[in-house]
Order: sequence, then C-alpha cells, then structure tokens
Amino acid sequence: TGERAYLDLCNHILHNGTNKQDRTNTGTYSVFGHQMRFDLAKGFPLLTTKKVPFRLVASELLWFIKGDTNIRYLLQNNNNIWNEWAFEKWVTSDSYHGPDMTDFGNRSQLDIRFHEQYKEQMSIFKERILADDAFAKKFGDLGAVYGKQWRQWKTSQNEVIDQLKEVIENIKYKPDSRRHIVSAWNPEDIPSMALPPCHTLFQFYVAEGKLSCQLYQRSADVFLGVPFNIASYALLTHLIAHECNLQPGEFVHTLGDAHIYTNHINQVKTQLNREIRSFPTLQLNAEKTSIFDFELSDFEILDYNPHPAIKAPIAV
Ligand code: DHF
Ligand code: TMP
Repeated sequence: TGERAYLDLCNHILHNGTNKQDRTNTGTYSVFGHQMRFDLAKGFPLLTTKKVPFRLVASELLWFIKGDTNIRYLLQNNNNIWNEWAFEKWVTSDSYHGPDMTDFGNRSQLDIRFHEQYKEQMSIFKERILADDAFAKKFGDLGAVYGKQWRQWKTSQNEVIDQLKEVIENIKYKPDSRRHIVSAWNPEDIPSMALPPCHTLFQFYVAEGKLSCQLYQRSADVFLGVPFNIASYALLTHLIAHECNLQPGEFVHTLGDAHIYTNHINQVKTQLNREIRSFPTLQLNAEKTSIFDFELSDFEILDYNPHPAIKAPIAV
C-alpha cells in the first residue's frame, strides 16, 4: 500500500510487462489488471520519490468539477497538461494554415528544427485561446470529456444528469447504497472526445464514518499520468468527505492496461533508486462546505519534501 505500492507496480511492469505497441507508436511495457490501495488517514498520496505538481492536479480537478471541457480555464491557471490534445484538433482542422504539424508529438522528439517550429505554433495557439473568445470556443474544447459527463450527461430524452451532484446527495442520505457511481464512459460521445476517458468510472463506499473511493482506470501511463490520477482522486475523496461530514477512508486504484512507455524507462529506474519519504498532509479551507465552491486557494499541502521532479516526454 501507499507509495511502496506504486514503486512495486513500476518494478512489476519493468520485470514482467509485455513489450506492446500502442496507438502513439511509442511502444510500452504493459500488464493488464492491477490494484493499489492508499489509506488517506496516512497522509495525502502525493508521491515523494519525484516532485508531483499539486497545483496542476488541483486546477485540473476544479476544472472537472466545474463541468468545463475547454482548456482555456487550464491556461488561465497556467496549467498546460491538456494542450497537446486541443492543439491536435486545431492543426488537423481546415482553418489551420501554418507549417505541417502531422504527428507533432513524435516528430518534435526526433527533429530539433521541427521541435522549434512546433513550440512556436503551440505558443501562438495558446495565446489565441486566451485572447480570442470565438477561437477558444471552437478549438479550446476537448469535446464531451470528463467535466461534461460528470456534470451534464445528456440523456436520450434530452435531459441532463448531474452525476456528481447526485452521488454527493446519495452519499449524504443513503450512505449504505452500493450504487455510488460516476461514469465518464459514455459510448455515444466517445467519437467527439479528444481522448476517450482514461479514468473511466469511480465508486464511493461509506463505512464506519469513512468515505472510500475506487477508480477503474482503463489505461494508465504509469510514469506521467498515474501520479496525477492518484492525487486527483485522493483530493476528490477529501472534498466529498468534507462536504458529507465523513472522514476520508481509502483510495483504491484499479488499473486496466498499466504501461510504462519505452521512453520513460530510465526515468522510472531513477525514481526506483530513491528513498520513500512520508506523505504530506492536505488542509482544506474549513469555511467552505460545498465542493462546488472550492477554489485553488482553499487547498494547502503541508510538509511536502519530495525528491526532485523527473522530466519525460508525453506520448500524444
Ligand atoms: N497522454 C499520455 N500519453 N499520458 C498521460 O498521462 C496523459 N495524461 C493526460 C492527457 N493525455 C495523456 C492528462 N494528464 C502530465 C500529467 C498528467 C496529464 C497530462 C500531462 C504531465 O506532463 N506531467 C508532467 C509535468 C507537466 C508540467 O509541469 O507542466 C510531470 O512530470 O508530471
Ligand atoms: P489511449 O487512449 O490510447 O489509452 O491513450 C491514453 C494515454 O494517456 C495512456 O497512456 C494513458 C494515459 N492517461 C493516463 O494515464 N491518465 C490520464 O488521466 C489520462 C487522461 C491519460
């Protein structure tokens, strides 16, 4: 359990993973089906064997909670983690007339001159998303991704289901229910999404005054995505527990295709050589109650002393 469970997973994949090709043409080592547990009473699970930028995790979660799917909010918060997937839609559209950006993710790693061109186009794109409302509306939107499905799931009767609000009401009034589920996987909407949801479905569980959460993640980039995903769902569990007057229980993380990209292997080995430190703690602004009222400044991470960050290219 805890950070050890994460490092054990990395080790397990390095030793037993199958070398498997993938959509991004990067190549991975992969296992299918794995589970990790984090007891939220034992500190906030922000990994310490590399620095994980909590500010980015928190602003992404607030973006989901708002029901927003446009990267403009993330950019306004200096959060660049979703840029590539909006950029991809822009450079493959009829309105784009700049240099050819086909397969920019792989090419920018192989060709430094292309990398410079890509950086320039990305920076123009970001500025336009921030400055131009109509452009942002059209090209900043990732489609019906997490925020949309959590807060505005569209039914066949043209009604809207607020899954997040409903699950919180049910946790308060029917804590023993076995139906505390939020699904981001909406088969009808998959074609509209920049990336089909990786964190696909989550369930809450209340016992002995504690709120636990289990996530089913269909696809897990163990080096880059997973540390964010763990911290994000831990934070969500804290927020909902806070609103429902419960203590945070466990975060159970269940993974489908759990993979390490071949260009992350050295980074993972570096991380595996590091000593685990104790988890930090999370402090929430006690004056806020509803999770829908929280802002970035209402979270504080205390006593976080991680090893340095480790850079790695992201597979697009
Ligand atoms: N695609 C892939 N291939 N892997 C992912 O983990 C992933 N995650 C997405 C979207 N698409 C993805 C959304 N979440 C980073 C972390 C999470 C994330 C996207 C990107 C990331 O690059 N993290 C860096 C720091 C980034 C920064 O400082 O701006 C890290 O070192 O943790
Ligand atoms: P896929 O859609 O082909 O599975 O590619 C998605 C990649 O992004 C895969 O490597 C998993 C990774 N990912 C995460 O690990 N966590 C996330 O939160 C997101 C959005 C993606």
